[in-house]
Amino acid sequence: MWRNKKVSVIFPTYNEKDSIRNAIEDFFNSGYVDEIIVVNNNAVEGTDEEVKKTKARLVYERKQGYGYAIQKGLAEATGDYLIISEPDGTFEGKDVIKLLAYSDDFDYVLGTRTTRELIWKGANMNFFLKWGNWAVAKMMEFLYNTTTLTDVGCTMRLIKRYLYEKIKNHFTIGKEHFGPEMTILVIKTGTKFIEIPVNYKPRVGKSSVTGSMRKAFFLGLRMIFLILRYRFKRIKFK
Ligand SMILES: Nc1nc2c(ncn2[C@@H]2O[C@H](COP(=O)(O)OP(=O)(O)OP(=O)(O)O)[C@@H](O)[C@H]2O)c(=O)[nH]1
Ligand SMILES: [Mg+2]
Repeated sequence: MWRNKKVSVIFPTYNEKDSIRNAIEDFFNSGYVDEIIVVNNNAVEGTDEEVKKTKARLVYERKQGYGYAIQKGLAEATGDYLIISEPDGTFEGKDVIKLLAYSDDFDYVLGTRTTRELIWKGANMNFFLKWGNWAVAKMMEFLYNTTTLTDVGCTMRLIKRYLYEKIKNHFTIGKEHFGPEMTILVIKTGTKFIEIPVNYKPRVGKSSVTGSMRKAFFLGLRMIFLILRYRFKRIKFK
């Protein structure tokens, strides 16, 4: 609970069998999380068994993709504060508190993984990934004239329920570039938001996205096209 309101965490999972149980416990241990929704997105065998050892709620999304999985989790969550993260050991449960603290002033709080001091040794954030994320984020900051942005690929973020309800019918991306689409939709509503530094640790197990430089490069390109495409698009929110 935070300010007497319910806090939900959404964990999409694909290949996190060996870290998911710890991640769930770590996030509950923050002391503020009331519910954790795990979205099994055709995850590796044995994932469900690990989740069932915890208090997290398990739901399924068959459509393959990071975006589909997160959208399913958001739709299933019942909290007033919706926090998205990953159960691969890269994010820290205690950083939930940072997101919540800033949510007193902002309805959307985005994490950034490019703060030098918070990138742990061995984390998947090399020179290319760090400055690539930074450059695309800066492009977005400039084109949309927003608050300071230094990362386009951070899953960890908080959105308040009313704002999620406002933008949810406009989600179109089911794959890995869903993150920036969500942020752009928030920007288009005119809501003020903020980006804050979070810890970024080495992943447990193999990454399926930015572990490959080639994949990361093409993902970056798709993000750039998305940012350009949305720039002059008019969106009517209910
Ligand atoms: N790659 C991939 N990830 C998925 C899928 N569905 C859900 N996910 C989840 O999306 C999150 C991101 O995937 P990761 O493999 O951790 O990607 P990464 O290389 O760490 O990339 P970032 O964390 O975005 O830097 C994880 O929590 C996955 O479990 C899917 O279809 N493909
Ligand atoms: Mg990850």
